Amino acid sequence: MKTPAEIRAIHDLPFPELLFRAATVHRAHWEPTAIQFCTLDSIKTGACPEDCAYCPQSAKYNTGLKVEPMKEVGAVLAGAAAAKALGSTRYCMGAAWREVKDDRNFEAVLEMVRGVAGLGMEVCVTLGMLDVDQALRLKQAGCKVYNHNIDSSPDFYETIISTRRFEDRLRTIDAVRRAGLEVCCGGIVGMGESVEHRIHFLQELTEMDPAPESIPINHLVPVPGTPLADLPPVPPLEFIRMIATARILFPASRIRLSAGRTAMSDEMQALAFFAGANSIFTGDRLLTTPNPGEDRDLGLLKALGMRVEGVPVPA
Ligand code: SAM
Ligand code: DTB
Ligand code: SF4
Repeated sequence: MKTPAEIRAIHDLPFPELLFRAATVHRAHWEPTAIQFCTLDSIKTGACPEDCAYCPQSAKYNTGLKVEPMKEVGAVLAGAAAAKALGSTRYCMGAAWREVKDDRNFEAVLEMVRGVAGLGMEVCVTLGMLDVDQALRLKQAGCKVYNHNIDSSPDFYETIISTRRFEDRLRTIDAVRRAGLEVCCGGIVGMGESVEHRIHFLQELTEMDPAPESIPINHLVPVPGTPLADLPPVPPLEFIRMIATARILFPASRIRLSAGRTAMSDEMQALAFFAGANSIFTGDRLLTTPNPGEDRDLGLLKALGMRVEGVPVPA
C-alpha cells in the first residue's frame, strides 16, 4: 500500500527521471522487447442496463450500436483460433451484462471458456458482477483471469456511474480472488478526471493484496451519443506518466496499453512500451470500437525492433 502523496511524488518526477525509473523496474521483471498480444471478443453486445457514462453499450445512450444476442459457441471458438494464428496468446471474452446470472447464457460462457482453454490460450472473461460460486465455476472450466475494472477513483466514479457503487466493484474483485482466479483490474484515463483523481485510482489498486496480475490502462474512446463524447484527449505526456507510474507501483504486473490506441501516434505507443506497458489488445476491434489491427501493430513492433511475446522470432 502507498499513500497518495507517495504516488504523486512518483507521478510528478521530472519526465526523464520517471521514465528511467519505470524502464529500470520494467527490465528487472520482464523482457522489455516483448509485447503480449491479447484479443477481445464481444460475446454479447449492447443493451446493458448500467449507465457507465463512457460506454457505448449502455442502453441508456443512443450510440447507434447494433445490439446483438449471445454469440454461438462455435463462432467464438473460430475467432479464438484465428486470433491464435495471428500471435495472440490471450483471449478475453466480454459481455454487456450488469451481472452474471445462473442461466443458459452462463452455461454457454463456460463452454466457450473450456473451448478456448483447449486451444492452449490464456482465457480471460469480463461479465460484470459475480459471486464466488460463479467465479469458481469459471475457474473449473479453465478460465485463468477475470477482468473487472475499478475504472477511476472512488469519488470520481460516482460522477460517471449511478447504477452501481464503487464497493460493488470491490466485492466482485474479492469474489474473483477467493475463487483463485487472477485479477485483471485497471481503469480509464480521459473521462474529465483531475490528476488527483488519477492518483487516488492508482492508490486504490495498491490497496489490493495481492496486486492485480494485470492492469489495463484505457484511454477513453469518446463515442458519440455517450455523455463523454466531446471530451478532449489527455495530453500524451500525461498519459505516459500514468503508464510509468503504474509500472513503478506494480513491477510484476502486466501493464496493458488498452483502449484508445487508434488515436495514438507510433511515437506515443513507443514511449508507453519504454515506460513499461507490455501488453496490447490486437485485432480490428476492441469490443465495439475500432482498434489499429494486426498489420499496423506488427509494423509498429518491427519498426521498434520488438517482438510478439510467446511467438518465435522469424529467422
Ligand atoms: N460489463 C462488464 C463491466 O463493466 O465490467 C464488462 C465489459 S466493460 C465494456 C469493460 C471495460 O471496458 C470497462 O470497465 C471500461 O474500463 C472499458 N470501456 C468501456 N467503454 C470504454 C470506452 N469508451 N473507452 C475506454 N474504455 C472503455
Ligand atoms: C479493458 O480494460 N478494456 C477492454 C477490456 N478491458 C474488456 C475493453 C475496452 C472497450 C472499449 C470500448 C469498446 O470497444 O466498446
Ligand atoms: Fe455495461 Fe460494462 Fe458498459 Fe458499464 S462498462 S455499460 S457495465 S458493458
